[in-house]
Amino acid sequence: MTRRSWLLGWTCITFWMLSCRTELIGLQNDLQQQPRIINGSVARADETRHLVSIRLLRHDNNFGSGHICGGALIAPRKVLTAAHCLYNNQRKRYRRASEFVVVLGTLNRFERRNGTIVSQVSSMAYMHTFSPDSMRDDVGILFLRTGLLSDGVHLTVAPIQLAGQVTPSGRLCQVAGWGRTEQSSLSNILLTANVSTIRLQTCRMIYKSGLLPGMMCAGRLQGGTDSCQGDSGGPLVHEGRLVGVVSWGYGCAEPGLPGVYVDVQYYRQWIEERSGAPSCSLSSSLLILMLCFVVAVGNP
Ligand code: 4AZ
Repeated sequence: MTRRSWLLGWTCITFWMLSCRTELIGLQNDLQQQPRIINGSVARADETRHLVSIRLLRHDNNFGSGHICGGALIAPRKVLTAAHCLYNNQRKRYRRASEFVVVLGTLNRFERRNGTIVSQVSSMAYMHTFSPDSMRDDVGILFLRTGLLSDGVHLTVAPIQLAGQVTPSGRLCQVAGWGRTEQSSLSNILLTANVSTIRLQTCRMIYKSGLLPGMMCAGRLQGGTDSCQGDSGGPLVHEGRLVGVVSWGYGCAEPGLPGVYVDVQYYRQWIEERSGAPSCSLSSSLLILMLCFVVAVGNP
């Protein structure tokens, strides 16, 4: 064979491999774009205007890659989420407010469009009784530096109201998030799924002593549809009101193992009482007290 035909042969093989690869990537993208949270569908902007993406600033250099949890805007600058989203399990301590960035008003995790709000966190609150082992009191709040204007008029961002009453069992709710899907570790597009509230008695039989006061179950007992990792902190909504916060579960979408949610109604008072005012820590209170003492002694 001549040198020229070798060259031609290799060119053909390289070209074939390249086109084949493009096709494979195309197929992969098609699969990724199929609607699923775990068996959900692509969310509509008008039904998820309260959804926020909570991210770690240092992992979000590629806008969207720092996503760790969902959350719900409940006032112009107040985001309700799970306490475990604010907790660094490896270091066994809460993260600082400055470690987070919160993104509002985009369905695509990687897209920063007109109307997308990207905010730092000025302060945070969590139930001090939260336990990462039992997931007791898994409630947290982030106060945004840049939220909605107080008149609240925005095309793609709006707060959601907390449920005013206990939601009975068997009610159809929506859970949404960028969390794990059947095929990928996180979703690029915001997905939503229909799940039903489950009787407390049934949920207790399933999770036994793991189900603590302030927890509720929602899902489908036959399995197949659920929230999952990365959806944590995100909202469970019934008739336009926030009834739950994604907290935990055994696996995702397994038959007989529904998702466990924070019961918003149970924590309503605590949630409503928190305001963005910086809380005075014990050390700063002591410092102020000492200063007062020094001034008082210096000016008898
Ligand atoms: C998690 O690890 C998680 N299927 C969230 C939700 C559920 C399970 C686990 C519910 O963040």
